[in-house]
Amino acid sequence: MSDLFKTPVCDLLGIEYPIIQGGMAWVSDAQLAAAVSNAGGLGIIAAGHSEPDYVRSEIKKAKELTDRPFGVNVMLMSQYVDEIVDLIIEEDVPVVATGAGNPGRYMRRFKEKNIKVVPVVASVALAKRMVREGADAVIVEGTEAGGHVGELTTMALVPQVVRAVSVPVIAAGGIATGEGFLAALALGAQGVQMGTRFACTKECRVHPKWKEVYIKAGDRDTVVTGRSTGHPVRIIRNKLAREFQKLEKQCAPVEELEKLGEGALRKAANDGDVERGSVMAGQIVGLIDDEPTVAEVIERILNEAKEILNSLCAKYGG
Ligand code: TUI
Repeated sequence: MSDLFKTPVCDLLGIEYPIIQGGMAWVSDAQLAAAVSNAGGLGIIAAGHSEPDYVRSEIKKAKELTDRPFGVNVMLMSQYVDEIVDLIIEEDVPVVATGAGNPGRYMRRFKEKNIKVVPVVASVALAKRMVREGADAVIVEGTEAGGHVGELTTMALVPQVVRAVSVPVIAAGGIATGEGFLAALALGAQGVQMGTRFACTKECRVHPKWKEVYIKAGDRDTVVTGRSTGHPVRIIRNKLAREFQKLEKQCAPVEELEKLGEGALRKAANDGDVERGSVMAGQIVGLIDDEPTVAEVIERILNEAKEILNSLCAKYGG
């Protein structure tokens, strides 16, 4: 494949194509991350709420499955966050992404080890702060994304962050195809992060029923629950989502809502209970209609983007 879309962030992260796989709790394991890295992107293992021993063993597996760089996503709401940061440093993981919070207090230790730090941000203010504290790049995630989300759309947020910071911006939220990839570059991003697309690939070991839901879902099949608890999460509209919405409408106590959400992601991703579990998915799930290999996803995106670029140039260029 050509290096038409090679951007400086590729050199920063040691990858061929500026395509990063989202760190999805209960979904992004060593097998998926290694497949993405082997295909020329950056694979990411999700620490999520997992225990440190599991994360360490996935890091070791990834090192066996690929000799290319990969990352670990640290979910900052995890009760194990301190131990996970320690083991990432011990294991010399090349790239750290963070989500659902501010990783400022760990930044110095990562930087001392020359670990590249790429926080996921959902606002200009946090992006600026992360860059001040030493972030090597930022993943700017719009509310179209699956899982824990902010308020702003990718379309509105990415160019605002691009103008506000001096480090490479990676766009996330609503991207699964060549159209989205090229649009992200047009907005000033140097690359993309995709979760939903990579969750529905052959190498991803999420429960087959999860993938079935993705393939069937249409444009209006996701909802954001938990805005009232301060933990907004985009999931597929199912029995759990409806129950959540009902309780939120009744202004149910936060504890009751949190109890409903407890273990729900595992229930869906691991056990395949896609009605009572939390099937996190981005809005772009409506475009997912097959289960290709990771390499096919990357190849498709680059080919589509090239074709669109050529046709735009033919139509409007010169
Ligand atoms: O982190 C994500 N997405 C996630 S994490 C996750 S695990 C989970 N499991 C059960 C319940 C809830 C979560 C599932 N999906 N994306 C990155 C992301 N981070 N998007 C938005 C943010 C964000 C939001 C607010 C980052 C920082 C922030 O505020 C921090 C501050 O201090 O201002």
